[in-house]
Amino acid sequence: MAPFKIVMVRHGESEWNEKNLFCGWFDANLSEKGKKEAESAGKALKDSGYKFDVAYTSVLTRAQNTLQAVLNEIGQTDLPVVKTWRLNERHYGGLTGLNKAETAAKYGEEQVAIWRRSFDIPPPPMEPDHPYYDIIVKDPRYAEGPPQDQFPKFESLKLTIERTLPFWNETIVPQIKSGKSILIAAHGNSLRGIVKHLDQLSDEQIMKLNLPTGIPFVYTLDENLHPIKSLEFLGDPETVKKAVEAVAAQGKAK
Ligand code: DG2
Repeated sequence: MAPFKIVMVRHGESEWNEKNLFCGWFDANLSEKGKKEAESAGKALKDSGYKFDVAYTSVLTRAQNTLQAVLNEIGQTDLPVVKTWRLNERHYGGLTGLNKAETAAKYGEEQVAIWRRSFDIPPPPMEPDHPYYDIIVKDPRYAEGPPQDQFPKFESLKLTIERTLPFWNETIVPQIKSGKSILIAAHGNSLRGIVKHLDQLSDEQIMKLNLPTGIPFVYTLDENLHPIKSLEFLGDPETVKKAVEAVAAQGKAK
């Protein structure tokens, strides 16, 4: 049945991406631009003739609404959708809600680059007196997991991968291997984790990867799920390049 194709998309711009705030597990909505990006992602998939058997997304609204906009465009609003916290954005800990450029001005761009892109150095923890602690920890959507005693206070990319990969291996991989056509709508860092795994990128290589909002990308995989083609964006290369650069630049002091 190989080669297999799997499509992934980072959600459209969120209201917190627009304000350049560290978002993580805060449940920001899509911005107006993000809603349009999600529709464009659906149009790009429609134009390329994609149809899916199942979709996976996080428990966060920005990813779910992006998925729904895509499914509207491709005429598959009845597609089975599986939602899991394991595809959530990385938990940005104590940085949640802070402005990325202001944080760079205060702590230096180098420190912000470490917090955003280092593989295993986590951000500072989200303590119980953090303004968004209760709203996240007590959110009923987490009744299904993670267990309260393992509820993250922060996540590095390494920790994010450690909770995303079991879902990838146990749930998504068997579906790919059975020939199902799969779409994942998730987040910058949960998807960077999957990309690192598929392309076997080193801890240094993954630091340089930034994923744009709302532009689907395709992996073509052989029977062992090794990439034949990696990270093929369904978008004009210049637009993709600019969008990627814009994400990288979010950590610069203004
Ligand atoms: C962004 C990623 O997550 O931020 O949490 O601020 O994909 O859910 O918008 P997303 C956030 P960076 O790691 O790119 O700073």
